[in-house]
Amino acid sequence: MKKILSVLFGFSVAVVVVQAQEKIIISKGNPIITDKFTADPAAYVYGDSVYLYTGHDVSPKGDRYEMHDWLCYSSADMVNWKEHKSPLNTKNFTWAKDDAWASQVIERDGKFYWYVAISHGTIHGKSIGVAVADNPRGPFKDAIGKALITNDMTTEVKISWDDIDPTVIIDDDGQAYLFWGNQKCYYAKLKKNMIELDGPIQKVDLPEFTEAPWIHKRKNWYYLSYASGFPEKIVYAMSKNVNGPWEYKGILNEIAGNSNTNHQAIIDFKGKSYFIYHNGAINTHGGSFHRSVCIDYLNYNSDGTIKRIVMTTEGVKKVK
Ligand code: FUB
Repeated sequence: MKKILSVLFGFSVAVVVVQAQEKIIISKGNPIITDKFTADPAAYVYGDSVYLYTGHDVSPKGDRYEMHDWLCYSSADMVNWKEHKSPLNTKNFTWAKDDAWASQVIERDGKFYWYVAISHGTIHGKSIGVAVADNPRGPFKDAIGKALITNDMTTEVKISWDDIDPTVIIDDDGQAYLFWGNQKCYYAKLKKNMIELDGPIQKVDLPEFTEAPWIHKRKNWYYLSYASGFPEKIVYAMSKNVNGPWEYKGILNEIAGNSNTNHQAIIDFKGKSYFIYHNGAINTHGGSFHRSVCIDYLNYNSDGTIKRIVMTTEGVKKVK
């Protein structure tokens, strides 16, 4: 049908069809999305908009992680959101089994790279894959046809889920780094093509590291925030160098309502800083396996440290 319409009326019809796949969401506070359970937010600012990528909890009873695809939303003002057609599914990785766990998207040279945690089909344990697209809404496709990181590449901790929760940064000199982990935080350089490691896997020593690292840079400081303990709080460390040493700075966000996990993303957008996370407080049936993405403000002190996040039900206001 789409093809016939495109032939008859040209490109503009395809645009209408694409738009028809978008759903408009006007957020009324936290959680920002209420028709689906969304988890593990990652956000990326591109052009005039912020793109929000989330996991998608679908466990019928809410008693375990069941996640098969990732979701994509965009907003130009942090209140009015568009839900785009899901641009990535675990089935897009033919070598993988299932489990669309935490992820992050970053752009380089006009291509968008989506790093995901996913269960490997033949190598025991979780792994990290990469998908690529020409625009932030996708569709994304497997960028390498195999995992970038597998459980057998990291032997520091004897669990099968230590290779999860990728976060990525491109430093000012163009060098990209991938951080990830559970119980141990790992990192490695990425080649300019963003789909190969460029050196050995290294470890970051962080107190009480559970999972969910998020790396970001502001002014001359690097920030490594992460989930600590269980149930999880989000804490953070700072450094003047992406390779450390990292100085632990304490709690950033307390245990989130009704959820063991809290998974954060941190961005600057149109002059304000935001802390994007999930809790289990959605009405109804919210919980640790029925999570929902929330957004609150993040504020820095003049010395670069971050003020404690205040989780609210009101959420954030429209920004121009
Ligand atoms: O959503 C599955 C896992 O729960 C994520 O990978 C972790 O960060 C935690 O949020």
